[in-house]
Amino acid sequence: MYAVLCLNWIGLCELASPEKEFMRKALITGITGQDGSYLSEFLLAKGYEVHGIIRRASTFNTGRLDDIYADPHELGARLHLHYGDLTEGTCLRRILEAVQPDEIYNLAAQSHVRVSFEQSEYTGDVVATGTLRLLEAVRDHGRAGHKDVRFYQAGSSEMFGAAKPPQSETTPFYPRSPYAVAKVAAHWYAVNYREAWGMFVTNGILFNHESPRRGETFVTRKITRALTRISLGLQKKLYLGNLDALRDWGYAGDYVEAMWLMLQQPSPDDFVVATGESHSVREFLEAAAAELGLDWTGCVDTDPRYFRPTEVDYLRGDSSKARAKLGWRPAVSFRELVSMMVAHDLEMARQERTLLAAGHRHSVHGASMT
Ligand code: NAP
Ligand code: G4F
Repeated sequence: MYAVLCLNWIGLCELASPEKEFMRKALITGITGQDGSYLSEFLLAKGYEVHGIIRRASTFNTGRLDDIYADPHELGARLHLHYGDLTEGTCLRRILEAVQPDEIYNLAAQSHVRVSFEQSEYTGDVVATGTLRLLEAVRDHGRAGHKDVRFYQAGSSEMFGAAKPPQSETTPFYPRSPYAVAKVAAHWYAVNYREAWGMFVTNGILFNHESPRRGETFVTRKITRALTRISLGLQKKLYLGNLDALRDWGYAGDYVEAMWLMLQQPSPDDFVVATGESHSVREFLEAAAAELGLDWTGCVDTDPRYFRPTEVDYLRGDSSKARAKLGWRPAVSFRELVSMMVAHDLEMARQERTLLAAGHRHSVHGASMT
C-alpha cells in the first residue's frame, strides 16, 4: 500500500552520482507479480537499480513489494515504480527512454490459463502483442544510439501443452489454451528479433514455480490457503477441478536466479528451467494435508467449473541445458515447497482467527472464481 502512495517520478530525476553511473539498471514488467517480487529482491541484493512497471488499479497491487519498497525521496532508494501497461506502446517507450536499462525482464502477463479461455483477446493482446510492443520499443531504442539492452522473455512450459514429457528446448510446442498460444507467439517474436536485428533476447521456458506469494487462484496456493483455513475451522469445503494433472513444480525464488543467469551469458539463447520431477494435483493435496495432519477426503469436492476446455495433462521438464550452461539447479524440493507454503498460510489463517476472535470481520475475496 505504502509503495503506491509514494509512487512518483522522482527516482528518474535524481542527480547522477558516481556510484549510480556504474550501477546496473534493470527494468521489470510484471514487478507486482510473484516472480517480479522475487526478482526485484534478487537484483537489489546484487546491487542493481531496479525499475518496475505497474498498472494503475483501483485497489492496491503492490503488496508483494511492500518489504523492499523505500520512499524515492530517501537517499539511496534503488527501487522505482512507473505506471504503464503492456497494452500501450507509448508509455513503454517513454519509460525505456527515461530509465535507460541494461536489462529488461518481461514478466507481465494475464498469466491464468483458465481465465485465458474467457478473456482470450485480452490475453493475446498482453501476452503476445504486449511482448511485440516492448521488443519494438527496445529495437528503436537501440537504433537511436542508446546502449544495448539484454531482454528476458518469460516463456512457459504451457507452450509444450500436449507434447510428450520430458519436454526440453527441442520439444515442439503444442499449446492447449489461448494463454499458451499467446506465449508461443511471444516466444517466436523474441527469436525473430534476435535473428533479424541481432538483439540480445533470451527466452526462459519455465515450468510451474510456486511460493507463499503465489496468486491465490493457482492450484497450489488455492490448496494451501484452503486446507490451512479448514484446519482452523475457518472454512468447510475446497472445490477443485482436475486432480490428475501432473506438473513439474519448483520454487519461484530458485527460478528468478535462472532468469538473471540467462542474461549474464555471452550470447542470447533459450533455456528450459524445471526440477525434472512431476506430481499430480492430488499428490500436492495429499502432501499439504499431511503437513496439517488433516484427512482431505471429506472436505474436498470437484466442481466442473474448474475444468479446462483443453487440459495440459503432463508436464515434466528436462533442464539439462540450463544446468550445464548456466550452472543452475533448484535448491528447494517438492516437499520443502509444500511445507513452506503450508507454514506461511497457516500463520495467515491463525492471524485471521485471532482477528475474528477480537471481533473483526474478515472476508476472503473471490476465492471461488478460478
Ligand atoms: P503473476 O503473479 O500473475 O504476475 C503477473 C504480473 O503481470 C503482475 O505484476 C501483473 O500486474 C502484470 N500484468 C498483467 N497484465 C498486465 C498488463 N496489461 N500490463 C502490465 N502488467 C501486467 O505471474 P508470475 O507467476 O509472477 O509469472 C511471471 C511471468 O512468468 C508471467 O509472464 C507468466 O506468464 C510467466 N510464467 C509463470 C510461471 C509460473 O509458474 N509462475 C511459469 C512459466 C511462465 P497486477 O499485479 O497489476 O495484476
Ligand atoms: O495452478 P494452475 O492454474 O497452473 P497452470 O495452469 O499449470 O499454469 C501456471 O503454470 C504455467 C507454467 O506451466 C504458467 F505459464 C502459467 O502462467 C501459470 O503460472 O493449474 C495447475 C493444474 C491444471 O492442470 C489445472 O487444471 O491444476 C489443475 N487444477 C485443478 N483444480 C486447478 C484447479 N487449477 C486451478 N487454478 N484451480 C483449480 O481449482
